[in-house]
Amino acid sequence: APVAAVAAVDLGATSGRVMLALLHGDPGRERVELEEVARFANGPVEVPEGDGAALHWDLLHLWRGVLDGLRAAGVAAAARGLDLGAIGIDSWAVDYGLTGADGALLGNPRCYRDPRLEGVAEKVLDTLGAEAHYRVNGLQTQPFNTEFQLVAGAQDAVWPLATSVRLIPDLLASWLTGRVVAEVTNASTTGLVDATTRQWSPTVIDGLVRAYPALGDLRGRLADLVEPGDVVGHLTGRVRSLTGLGAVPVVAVGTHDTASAVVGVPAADDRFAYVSSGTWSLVGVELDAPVLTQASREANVTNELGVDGTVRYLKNVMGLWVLSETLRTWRESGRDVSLAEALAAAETAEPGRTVVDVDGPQFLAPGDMSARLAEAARASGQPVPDGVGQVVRCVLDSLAAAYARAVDQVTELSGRGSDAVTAIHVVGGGSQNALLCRLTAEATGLPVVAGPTEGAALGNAVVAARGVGLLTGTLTDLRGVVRRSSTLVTYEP
Ligand code: LRH
Repeated sequence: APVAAVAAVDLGATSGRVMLALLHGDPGRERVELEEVARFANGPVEVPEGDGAALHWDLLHLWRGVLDGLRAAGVAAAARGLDLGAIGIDSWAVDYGLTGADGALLGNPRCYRDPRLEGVAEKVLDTLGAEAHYRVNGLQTQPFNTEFQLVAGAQDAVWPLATSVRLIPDLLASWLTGRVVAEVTNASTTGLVDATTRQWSPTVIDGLVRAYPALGDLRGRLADLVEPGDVVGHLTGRVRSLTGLGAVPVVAVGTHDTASAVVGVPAADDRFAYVSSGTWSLVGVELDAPVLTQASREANVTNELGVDGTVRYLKNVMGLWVLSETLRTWRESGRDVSLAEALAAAETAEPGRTVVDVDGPQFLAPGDMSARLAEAARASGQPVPDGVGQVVRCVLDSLAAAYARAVDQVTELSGRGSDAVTAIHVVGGGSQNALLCRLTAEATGLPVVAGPTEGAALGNAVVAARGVGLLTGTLTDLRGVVRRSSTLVTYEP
């Protein structure tokens, strides 16, 4: 029988879920059993704005999903005679809500795929100096890094009214507990954190405000940083009555979903690369210190901060988004192809017929992916994929090729030597995609260990549990718990 329970809230760009994590076993032999108690859809919502359209997140829908899920987690724990020992929340990175002096939310958060971000990053980096900037924050250039969103948003009518900028998990945690913090793994995706000191960077923040005075007192709008494992606070009285729970502590986990997913890598030693495979594929290694060289910047490798003082040295690969958008646009045009059908067709399609750069900026915005793939094929003088099998195969072959490139780049740029990586761990929903795992093993020449599927939720749960003393030990010990909790499949190259 389980000896303790925690709730892990994991919000992705296409769905959110609340997991009850039941802790089993004697000290040193613990394992976690996950039970999904709630799942709800998520996705950007297009809203008319000026002559165009803006993409927003439906935050209240997510909030309702979190409250209902926490209530369900409490009920499921009680059925085992347990109280929830902790709550952890993680979500996709970079996006934020603004609140005003009275604490009220000022509008729906923007989605990182919002079209107004086009061209902003380049302007900002030209002004600040891309090289010096990277030497401090070590962050990849993506159009949606929080700092660029803030520069664009400083023109909005609500900005002068905003007194607090909160990334999504911090915002939800503040509503649950009444306490506002900024958890550092997610904060490291804002661009405003010094990757070496793990503190807000006065150099970056002051430089931005000098260049864009409309940002005003930006530092004053950011909460103090906390590390994963710190207790944010306890459920407020109102939330207790909304959820039927007691004064459960909310623990700052790796609130960036990718940080939690990397904790959820079931590796026994440090000789691994990982692919956190969901909407995005985050491909990288774990390091003790950031790599801030010019070569690293030019390769657009990021130094995002991890749990227990680690650095997630990785590349963003466009990921299964390209496939899910392909299926969505087909569905909307009356051609309903299930994921299983799509993968079966890709399985028998000609291998390597068309391999495109799926990281091209044209794949970022929602829309007709098969048209964009055709365009990329034509532009690179390759055959245009035709039919479900060829289109899906093109996506998967292209993803596997991008993974192999990224693994090579991060290993080389981290200076760890060519034998530093002996296996690739694929965690997240994409670990169930057997064809993609096999293609990845072939493209990298390395064994691929697939699983757990719920890597982020597991990584979230073990850090939350350790934060309140239900587990102890190092990151390697936590990964042992993950390993004992997972069914893994190995694909040999
Ligand atoms: C994956 C993820 C990724 C970020 C992106 C915005 O869900 O958090 O690590 O780059 O979303």
